[in-house]
This record gives sequence, C-alpha cells and structure tokens, in this order.
Amino acid sequence: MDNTKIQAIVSHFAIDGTLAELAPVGNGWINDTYRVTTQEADRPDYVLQRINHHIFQDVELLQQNIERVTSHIRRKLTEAGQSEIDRRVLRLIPTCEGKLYYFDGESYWRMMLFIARSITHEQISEPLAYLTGKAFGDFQNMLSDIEQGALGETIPNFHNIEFRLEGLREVVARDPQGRLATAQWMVDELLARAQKMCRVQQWHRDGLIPKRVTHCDTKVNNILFDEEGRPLCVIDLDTTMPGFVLSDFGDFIRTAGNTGAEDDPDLSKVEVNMGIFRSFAKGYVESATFLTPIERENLPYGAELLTYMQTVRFLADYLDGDHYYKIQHPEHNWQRSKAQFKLLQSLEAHEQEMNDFIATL
Ligand code: GN1
Ligand code: MG
Repeated sequence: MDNTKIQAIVSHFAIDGTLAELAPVGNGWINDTYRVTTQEADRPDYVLQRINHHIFQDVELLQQNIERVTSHIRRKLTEAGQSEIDRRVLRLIPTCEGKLYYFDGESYWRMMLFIARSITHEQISEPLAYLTGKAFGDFQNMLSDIEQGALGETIPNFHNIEFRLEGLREVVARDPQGRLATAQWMVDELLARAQKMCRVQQWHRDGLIPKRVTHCDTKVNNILFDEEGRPLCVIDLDTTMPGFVLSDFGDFIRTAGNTGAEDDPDLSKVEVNMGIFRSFAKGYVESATFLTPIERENLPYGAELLTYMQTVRFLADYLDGDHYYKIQHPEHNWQRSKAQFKLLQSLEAHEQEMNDFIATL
C-alpha cells in the first residue's frame, strides 16, 4: 500500500504530533502493521494496523473488547500506584470523530500508542517462561473482576473443542480432497480422545468451571519486556475474550514447551520440554491467585486440550484443502497435524509428572 494512502488514513486519527515517517513492522500474518513516527521528540509515536476483518468479522465488537480490557487494566494499574502506565497497557487512539476504528470503504484501521524501548523475544528459556507465566497470570488477575457480559467472542467458538470436533467430523464426511485415506488413522486417534477432551465443556455446563477473560494467544512474543528484562505489557488483544483459563495455560505450553517446531518434519525432535513447563507453571500459579482447585489441578489437562485442539484444526484444514492456515508446501497442514499429535502423545506420557508438579506449587 502506498504511503500517501496511509498518510490519509493516519489523518483520521486524533494523534498528538506531526507525521514524519511510516514504516511497515512486525511478522504477524493476521493484521498489517505500520509504525507511525512523529517529528517532535516530545510527542509519542504510534502503531497503525489494518484489521483482518475476514478473521475478525465484528470489528465494532473487537475494538470495544480491547477498549474495555485496556481501560480496566489501566484503572487497576492506577489504583496500584504504578508509574508509566502507557508502557504497561495498550492505549487505543480514537479517530477525530471519537470512534475506535476508521473504515476507509474497504478496510478497517486502528491506531495505538507505540511503546518505546521495549523488547520482544522469539526464543524461550526457563527464566523467560517463568516471567511470561507471571505476566499472563497478572493479566488474567487484573481482569478477573471485569463485569460479566462485558466482553464478546471476537471469533465465535474460537477455543470450543466441541465446535472444532464438529468441524472435523463434517469435513471427514465430505472428504473433498480425497485425503482421508492418508489421515484416517489420525482421525481415529483423535475421535478416541473426544470424550476426555470435551469434558471441560461439560464441566462448564455443570457449573464446575467458570469462563473468565482469556487472551487466547499466549505466545512469548505477545509480551513486551523492558530494558531490564521485566515484563512490561501484554499485547495482541484481538482474541481476548471469555474462555477457560486452561486455554491460556495450555496454549503457552503447546507453543513454547515443545522441544521441536510446531510443524517439525522430524517427529523425534518433538517432545514436551518439562523445564519450560515447570517454569511457566510456577510463574503462572504464583500470580493467578484467583484459580479454583479444579482449574489448578487441570492445568496439565489444559496443555493436552490445546495441543489436541490444534491437531484437530490443522487436520480439518488439511482435509478441507488448506483454506485457513497459510501453507508452504502441499502437505504442510498434514505435517503440522503429525507434529502436534506427537506433542500430544508426549504430554500424555508426562501427565502424571505434570500433575505431581502442579500439586507441589
Ligand atoms: C494462528 O497467526 P497466529 O500464529 O497468531 C491462530 C491460532 C493458532 C496458530 C497456530 C486467529 O495464530 O489460534 O493456534 O495460528 N490464530 C487464529 O500456529 O486462528
Ligand atoms: Mg496472534
């Protein structure tokens, strides 16, 4: 997109300062992101994003969720006497008409304050896993008293395993690409675990497990750290919505607690990294003081559940002909499914060990 067009978009937002420079940033594939630099040294810089409204279809709801989450956290930080609050929580910049996004007739745009002098990590380590656990636990803790009904689901049924399994069953019945023959064994393995994995939804219906505010993308690169290495701010709030805390715990272990890659072609490299598990769990349990006994005991189950759910999602996309996840080669989603399934098996083999560790915290 050319800069004059983006400049015109920037002019619709109530920014403080004069636009000096525009540059694309980041590596996410969901939204397009630009850094907006201002001329004046004493004025902030900004981040402009084009929202992917194919994935986030209700932009109004999406932006309202983010505004509610960030204003709630901002209030908590103020009450706690924190300094530099605009570095510790995202701040949405409204348009000149006071709206939370701008629609140019084609795309939806939003603006945020840029948090200067922050550091992100793509590689995990045990000390970093501990700090990340603390940061996501704090995040959920600050949001644990937000009014019921304040937030909507920005992607309906996003982490609902019953819904994801329905999707898998539906595509298995159609087999539109003729790929089922290759994948049948994995379909059987997954369906054999369906009852165990859907248990959380049943617990919720029985009133045993609450929905809280969950981030739903708990990767280490969604935390900004300060120059001293302390967690500063949780970012990427698009999927922050009502859900089970098991989701956030589990998705971190799925992504960071794997000795291999998410799509590793060499399955012998894929195992749960118990050092990362222990460090993250320790940090998380220390700050997530609201956890009920059933939530706490089931954190290892959460790790299995999210890995299982990701296997189901990759496999369904493979059978369907690769419409959701970008692929680098024709069998990529199948490779991802196998790698996630291998991680699930490793988690299952370590279930007792994980449960025993949680009990010591
Ligand atoms: C997508 O693009 P990324 O990595 O932030 C997906 C997650 C999956 C992940 C698997 C909105 O996230 O749910 O776990 O891919 N996000 C969406 O790599 O579907
Ligand atoms: Mg993301």
